[in-house]
Amino acid sequence: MPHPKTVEKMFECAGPIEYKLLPRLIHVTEAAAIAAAYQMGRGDKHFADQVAVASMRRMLNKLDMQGIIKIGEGERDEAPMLYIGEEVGTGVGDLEVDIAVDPLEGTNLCADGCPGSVAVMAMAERGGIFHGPDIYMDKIVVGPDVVRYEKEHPDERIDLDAPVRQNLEIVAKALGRNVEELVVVILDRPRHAQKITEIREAGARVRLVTDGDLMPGVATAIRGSGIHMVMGAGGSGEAVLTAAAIKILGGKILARLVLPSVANGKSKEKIQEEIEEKMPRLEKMGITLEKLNDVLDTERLVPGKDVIFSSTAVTPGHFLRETRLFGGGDARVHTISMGASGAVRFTDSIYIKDKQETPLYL
Ligand code: VTB
Ligand code: MG
Ligand code: MG
Repeated sequence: MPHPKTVEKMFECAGPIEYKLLPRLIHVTEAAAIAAAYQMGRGDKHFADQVAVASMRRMLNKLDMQGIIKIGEGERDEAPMLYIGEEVGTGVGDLEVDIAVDPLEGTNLCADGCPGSVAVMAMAERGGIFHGPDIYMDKIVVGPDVVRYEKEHPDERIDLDAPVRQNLEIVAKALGRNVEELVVVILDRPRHAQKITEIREAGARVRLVTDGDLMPGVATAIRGSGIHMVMGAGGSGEAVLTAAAIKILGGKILARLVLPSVANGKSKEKIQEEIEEKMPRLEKMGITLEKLNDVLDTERLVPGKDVIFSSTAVTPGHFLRETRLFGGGDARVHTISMGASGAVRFTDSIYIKDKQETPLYL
């Protein structure tokens, strides 16, 4: 028998961050997406990013919380706003919040007017989001069916170091499919050439994306999205944001920090340069060269309990409609937002000032 008070129960079990900030978080990603949408297709990815960052920051600073950016636009010296460690919010109230942001994920996609760019953000209680550097993470992302399958078959688990074929076979079994019926999303980069070949040789189908492997990661936890797995090395911030959504949706991510120079096969000198440049900062975060190789699972990336996530599409998404601009600043935006209670919302928000000028339509 379904519980007749499902919504009431969920309302009760939402933590203070979900209860107080999730409705606001939707506005934060919506505002950033609208700002970016005005720059869509103009060919200037830096400016598109800049307006999204500024808008997201203004919105965040209106929220009653003591927020800290845990993973964001980069280090303080290179990112003037929403850098790792920046404090945001009014400081009013007792909500201490860790934040992961990517105000415009897929800047190239937005600048080129191509599908896949979003404004995205996650929050959790203090200590609830991985505090890490802005480098790469190699990763595997799968949905809740795989987690259930692993529980039923404890010796068959997704493993970041296992052969690609082995992981694909587990995902296929978990989904009741053949490997040939799987779709794996991976960034189209020379660093993934070997992996792409291995996925294809195992028989699975590959969907290459020029940018933006965050939302495909979320899509692995949504049946009907047509995406079953995400693999490959991308931004560490993007991986943490994926982890926040995937944790709420019951899926799983395995990740490992990797220096871009290593992932992209640069020369020994270049690698050494990057080690010298970045390791002191990483060590301050408790990440030594050996620890760099640790496998980070969903819990390590997002240990928080009161986790919330919101993502608004700028250009058409894998399962979201693009931001549409009407006359005079009016806009319509499509967002997926969710909280640890299990409340997931797809919101189609319409902001119109002059109802006679811009009547509502379905
Ligand atoms: C990754 C990916 C992102 O940038 O961070 C990628 O997760 C960075 O990789 O979705 P490169 O340095 O090879 O471009 C995105 O594609 C866009 O932020
Ligand atoms: Mg960004
Ligand atoms: Mg990004």
